[in-house]
Amino acid sequence: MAATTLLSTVLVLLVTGTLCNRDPIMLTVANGLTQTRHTYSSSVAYNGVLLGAMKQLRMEDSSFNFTTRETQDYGPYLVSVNGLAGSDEDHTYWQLLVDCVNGSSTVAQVGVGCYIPKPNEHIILNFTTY
Ligand code: B12
Repeated sequence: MAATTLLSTVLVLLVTGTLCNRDPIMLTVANGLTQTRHTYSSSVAYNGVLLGAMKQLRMEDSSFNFTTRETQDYGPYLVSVNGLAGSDEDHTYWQLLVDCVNGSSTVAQVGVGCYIPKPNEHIILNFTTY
């Protein structure tokens, strides 16, 4: 009887532990115009989107914040990070990059509301011009 109770307790802990697990990711906020950067650690839910990892980081670290603007076709557009906003007038924006193992980076083909980071992936929010 005691063994059964112990076994079910262990099973419950294992299942809830697995279900609640978040995967670690790294998030760098870079300013390609001034060459400054700061790297944060965050986490993403299983198959969760980057926006979730950014919201998680914002909850855990008050030095990180961002704003988005909802669009009809592509979901949230990343407008500002840590108080710095892109501007149509200056032709600046926050570019979403994914760091590759060989030191190069690729431009994500979807926005923050659709991109699904892989565990331990390094994402770069890069302020730049277009
Ligand atoms: C021009 C353009 C841009 C310009 C927009 C600025 C400007 N004032 O022109 C810039 C260079 C800033 C840009 C950025 C990005 N873009 Co763009 N962009 C386009 C493009 C070539 C044309 C859009 C357009 O002018 N439509 C015509 C106007 C009249 O319609 P509109 O609805 O007003 O257009 C606005 C939106 O499209 C918005 N916008 C542009 N890109 C994106 C991306 C996302 C995720 C969102 C939410 C909104 C958005 O800006 C436009 C101007 O205000 C489209 C491809 C296409 N041929 O449609 C890709 C496209 C919309 N972009 C795309 C992507 C992925 C991005 C980026 C995420 C790239 C990156 N990795 O950084 C970033 C956005 C990052 C962020 N901050 O959230 C994808 C979206 C796919 C998806 N399902 O998410 C598209 C479809 C290209 C593709 N890869 O297939 N983009």
